[in-house]
Amino acid sequence: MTDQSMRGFLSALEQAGALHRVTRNVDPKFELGAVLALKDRGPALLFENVVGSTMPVAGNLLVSRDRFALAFGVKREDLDAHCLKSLAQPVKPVMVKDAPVQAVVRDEGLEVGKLLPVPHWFEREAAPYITAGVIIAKDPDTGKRNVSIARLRLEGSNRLMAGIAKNHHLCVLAEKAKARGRKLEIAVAIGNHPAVLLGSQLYLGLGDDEYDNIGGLLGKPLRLVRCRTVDLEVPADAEIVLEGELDPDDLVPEGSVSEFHGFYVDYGPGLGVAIRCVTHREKPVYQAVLPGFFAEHCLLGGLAIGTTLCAALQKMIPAVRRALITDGGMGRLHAVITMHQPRLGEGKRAVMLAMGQVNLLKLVTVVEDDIDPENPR
Ligand SMILES: Cc1cc2nc3c(=O)[nH]c(=O)nc-3n(C[C@H](O)[C@H](O)[C@H](O)COP(=O)(O)O)c2cc1C
Ligand SMILES: [Mn+2]
Repeated sequence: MTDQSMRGFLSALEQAGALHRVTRNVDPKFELGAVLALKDRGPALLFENVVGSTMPVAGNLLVSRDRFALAFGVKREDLDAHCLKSLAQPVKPVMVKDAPVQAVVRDEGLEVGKLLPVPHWFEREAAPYITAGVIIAKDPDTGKRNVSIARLRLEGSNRLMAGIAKNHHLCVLAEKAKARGRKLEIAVAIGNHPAVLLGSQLYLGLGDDEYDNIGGLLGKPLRLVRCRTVDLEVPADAEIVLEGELDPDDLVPEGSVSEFHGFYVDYGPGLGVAIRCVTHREKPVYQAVLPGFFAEHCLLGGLAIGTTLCAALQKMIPAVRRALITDGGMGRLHAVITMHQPRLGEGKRAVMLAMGQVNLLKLVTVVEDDIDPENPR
């Protein structure tokens, strides 16, 4: 197990020979994304010289199940069980006072695009997107916390646009704020330990605090610190935090955006965000997840969906052993469920339950547990 920081994980990757440092100049406009795409499933990449910025960019960190196993200090074959344990045995976070992520505080003349080397990914996208920003918000009705990722597009100066799917908790919180005629305070943590990224992807109930399951993944409490300008708590060991508010009445047209299936989608307008304060570590490292049909984007979702799906199925059908969301199904659409000596009809029940549990699923295959679900052949 590495510590709770992304840089700790980068060191572990380097020791394992799984990190490559790119020293030549790389342009965050199209070039950086192109290199990540060409080297998809290769070593993690640390771009040390990004054109127009002094901040390095890390990418392709979590492109395989081995990388997650390394991050959690478990054997690859124990990864699924470890992830399931994070649901069964959540661990509450702890508050700390001195946080590396607040070493530097900036709250004047903020220009997010000047501060951070945000890549412009694809030519039909209008502007650069922050893709590994873990967004923290609280339910305006209950005060319960939510932790999830949504794309954030640079809109100039301190403004961003958030693209949030209608069924996601963060969208529900934004709608609750709108009903009260209020804005929604948010914090965006960038440069996170794999546990934070994976935990943000778990399919939980509204009101369930993803930080508890992140603690479950870490096997210890996640260290949190209070934000400077909003009533929220963020991972103390993150690289960068943006604090601000999301305005549910500020509709910003989006246009094309690349999705996990590798196509452009136009979802209509997103929501405007104003950033009021940026805090970061000394010498912060920016994290970017290449969005689209690429290993990291697919696996982050796929591993989390498989975990929640397996837990839900096992409650109903004890014969279920594993639920794997496949690469071919883009980490979203196809599941393989393995079962040990299922009773008559239980295979069909597993399919129906899986379809009901995960709205994205389109194809479910059920096999006996002497079949390796990770082997497509
Ligand atoms: C790299 C990456 C990018 C993502 N981008 C978005 C996005 O732009 N919009 C969105 O609604 N969800 C996005 N997601 C998926 C959500 O973070 C995920 O479904 C999460 O579980 C939603 O949590 P919530 O319901 O608690 O808000 C992304 C996931 C990953 C791994
Ligand atoms: Mn949630």
